[in-house]
Amino acid sequence: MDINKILSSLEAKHPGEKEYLQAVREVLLCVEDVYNEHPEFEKAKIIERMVEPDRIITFRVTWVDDNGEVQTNLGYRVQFNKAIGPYKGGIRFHASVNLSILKFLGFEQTFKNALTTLPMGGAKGGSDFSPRGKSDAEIMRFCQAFILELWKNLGPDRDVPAGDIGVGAREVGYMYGMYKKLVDECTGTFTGKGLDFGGSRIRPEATGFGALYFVENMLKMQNDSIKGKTVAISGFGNVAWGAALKANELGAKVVTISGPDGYIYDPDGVSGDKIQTMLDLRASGEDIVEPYIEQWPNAKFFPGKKPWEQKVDIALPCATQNELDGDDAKQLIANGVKMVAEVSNMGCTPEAIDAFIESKTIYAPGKAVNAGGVATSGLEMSQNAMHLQWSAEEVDEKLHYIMNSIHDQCVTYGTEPSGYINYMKGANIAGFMKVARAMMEQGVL
Ligand code: 2IT
Repeated sequence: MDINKILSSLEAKHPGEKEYLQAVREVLLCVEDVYNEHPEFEKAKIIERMVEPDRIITFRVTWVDDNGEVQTNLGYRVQFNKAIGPYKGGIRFHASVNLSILKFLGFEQTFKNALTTLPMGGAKGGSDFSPRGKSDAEIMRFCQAFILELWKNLGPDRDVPAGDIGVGAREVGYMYGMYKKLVDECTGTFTGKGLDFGGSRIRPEATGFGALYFVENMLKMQNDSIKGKTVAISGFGNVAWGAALKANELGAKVVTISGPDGYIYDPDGVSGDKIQTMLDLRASGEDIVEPYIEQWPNAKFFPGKKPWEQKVDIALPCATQNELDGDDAKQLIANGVKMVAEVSNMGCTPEAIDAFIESKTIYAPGKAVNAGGVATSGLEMSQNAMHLQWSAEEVDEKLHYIMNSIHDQCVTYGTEPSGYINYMKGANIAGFMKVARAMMEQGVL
């Protein structure tokens, strides 16, 4: 395989899609050696087929705001790969959403879902609609208009969306409600639904909980434990919340959270009622963390800054792609960080990852660390198919098992002769091999 040739042809075909090209480059660099050991993959043009989505659906979403004004947004669903199972992946509502971002997310999702051990293909969708400052009625009308276009491409064994940035239980509820009205069937085609109508217990916490189970495994490999460790978290959404909750429960001390306006450093730890403060800040719809210090005056707000300048044992990016860059990585390394686990999708830039790996800092990528979210979505699909609801203990036990298994796969494929575990390589090779085998066995499609 000539990676540079494949990448330059992709660049020519999809100019300017920088996040998508970044995600593809990372995977190809990691799988190059194993790919070359399998001439049958090259003959079947597995890479060329895998890097292009099966299909992209784009549509216009028109809705009426509270002032009676007509608004138009763009809507997308990137159905990336269904070699392993139905298309599965979240929906993102954020002003920054574009095709490059959704293609990178759909591509990543394909390998992540492969790692979960569950039969799910990869997809992602969303809109450039910004929920910031919108009323509940506006959110509902937007969600309904979005589904009015997308519903015909969805189904429990076809494509099952869920939440992502800007899409939580409220938005999933409105979208699923409209979907059900249109198809007149109660096949739980969305995950992340409310508990009273087919949702799974632990799904809201699952991404953060799963990430911490993964981090526990990473520490265990170093004969270490999470007890007493200081943790920097970025973001203050659903994922950051779940991660903070579990980190506290396991005996770590979370010292930061962040928003688009800057970050909070809380020397006493973001714990107890402060975790509820995070949810309240999120629910306010303002997308800022500064008001935290009004309630907890011991904490400090750093406007326009990122939490990576603080000295901590563990860094957990939980906000969005490329939120931790090369300079941030150097700062963390200089401050003696022990471990960096991406909870956001592609949270670290390639320069940051290079810095971690060069300095043998333990780093794990989002597609392994945050897979507990979609894995629990897979468990929600199982419960829906069986028309029953499992207890929290049952779901948590399965989530634990899945995260351990993802960690094992990373160790198997990512341990270098020196003993250093390259989790990025491990996750990419393990995910790639499963998708590649599934594609090979099902013929040229
Ligand atoms: O990035 C992700 O894995 C998600 N946003 C969750 C996707 C899902 O289908 O639960």
